[in-house]
Amino acid sequence: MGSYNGSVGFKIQFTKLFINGQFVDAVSGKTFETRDPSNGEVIASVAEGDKADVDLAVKAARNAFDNGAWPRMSGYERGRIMMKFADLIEEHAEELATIDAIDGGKLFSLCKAMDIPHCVHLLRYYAGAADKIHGETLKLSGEFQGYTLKEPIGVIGHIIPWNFPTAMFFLKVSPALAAGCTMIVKPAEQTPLSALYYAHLAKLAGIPDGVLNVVTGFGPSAGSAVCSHMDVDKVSFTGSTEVGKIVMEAAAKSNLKHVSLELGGKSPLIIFDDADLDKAVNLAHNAVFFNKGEICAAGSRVFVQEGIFDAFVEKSVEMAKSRVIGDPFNPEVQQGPQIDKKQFDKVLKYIEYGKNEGATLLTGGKSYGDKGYFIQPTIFTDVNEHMKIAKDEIFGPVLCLMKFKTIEEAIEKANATRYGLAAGIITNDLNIANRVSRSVRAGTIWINCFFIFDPSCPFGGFKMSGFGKDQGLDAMEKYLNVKSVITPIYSSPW
Ligand code: TXE
Repeated sequence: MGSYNGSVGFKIQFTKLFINGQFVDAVSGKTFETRDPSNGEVIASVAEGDKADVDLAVKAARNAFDNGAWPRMSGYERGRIMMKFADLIEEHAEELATIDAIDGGKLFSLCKAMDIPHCVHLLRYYAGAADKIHGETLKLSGEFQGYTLKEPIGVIGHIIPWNFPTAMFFLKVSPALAAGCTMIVKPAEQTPLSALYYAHLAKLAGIPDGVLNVVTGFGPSAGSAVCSHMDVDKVSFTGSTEVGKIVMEAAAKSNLKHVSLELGGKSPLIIFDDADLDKAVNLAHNAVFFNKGEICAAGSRVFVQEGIFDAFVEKSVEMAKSRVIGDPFNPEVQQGPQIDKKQFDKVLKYIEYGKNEGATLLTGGKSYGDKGYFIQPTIFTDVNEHMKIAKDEIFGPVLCLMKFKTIEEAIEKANATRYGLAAGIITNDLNIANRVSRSVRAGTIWINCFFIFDPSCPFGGFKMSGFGKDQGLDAMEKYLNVKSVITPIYSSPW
């Protein structure tokens, strides 16, 4: 049991690893501290799993897959249990949002109104899909017929980041559960707490022991052990591009396990002269400052057409200056702290790069307050595509505003990135919207909106933003193998 007694007087209940349906200490007995980024205080000590614990979790998941009920029961039954799981989460929404707000610096009210309902929706969407998994019937050449079976891949390792601890957990776990897989989740070391709570609710819902295991711990030890394990059949990873490469390498060097990667981004938002200025400024503001900029799809490169550029800049700066920063539990607050010291330092370092490389800092550029990891909403202009602030994923509240003249120039600049996760277009001209959406190389294009996520709509990148989709039926396919079965139509030739 943890002992956090912060301003909300909330008690952390689950701090141990969840293996084979039980909360257990790490084999080594080690723990690590998870901290509240609003003030740097320790929230709880959490079991530090490493290779030995991953081995135990994989053994449990392997046994649940090879001998257990979950992959063998009907999709309908799996769906019913997943529905129960979703109901339990809804019942505990307040506590769960509190955990992510303390552990991840996320705005409590937004987490309760958006993240938790989204995860409930994800579970229900895939619960409904679990009994609709089917193959094809085939007439082969010669006197043979065939059919395909879609079978769960097996034991999955989900490695998830800290920016959306709840959404990331269910983006991975829901389709894998529906497919009939068993799994180990390795949450980020910065935000281990809600995953353990979800493990508890999964058990209450009736998910059999061994199907869903949670091993908290660090990337290079616990995460790496998952990626190298010979008995893990697939790794589904969300995190940095750098670690994505390590994950693939480990998969290749061990058992050639399947890999899907949802990595970083540097998404363009292209705003044309005909846009409604106030709406466009508001959309661009939220596209980069939402969740303190800690979102892979953030619209961190905003290209504005020359006719409205100056007015856009002025209004954007005004809006950024009025953004309310502070305590994630205060309903007036729009922006909480960055997740930890490492990310805080990274963002401030990029702000320095921007200044040194000749970009003009229009507002922000500094930390905020005297405790915690808060950073002022920051806007640069006079940014060119060669600057580090325009090329690298900063993952913080930093907006780069750039001017363009023609549609061709906008497309070229939008595509001048190694990433391809998402893009936005703001225009009332359908021809422009159609042309740009087909020309920008990114996995999701938002037209006159941004950050619209739905369980039915596949999300995942192109280029160095990775491959393999989360959400939609495409995501469930990631957890299924196709098997071909062939028989003679009349009598066997043998
Ligand atoms: O990510 P890591 P970090 C980007 C963002 C951010 C940067 C660094 O730009 O500033 O990454 O963040 C686990 N083998 N994104 O350092 O290290 C780790 O424990 C196996 C974008 O936190 O990639 C955690 O669970 N696993 C992103 C997860 O990988 C390893 C969200 C992500 O951590 C591992 C987060 C290893 N060797 C950061 N090393 C997005 N796409 O949304 C670490 N991990």
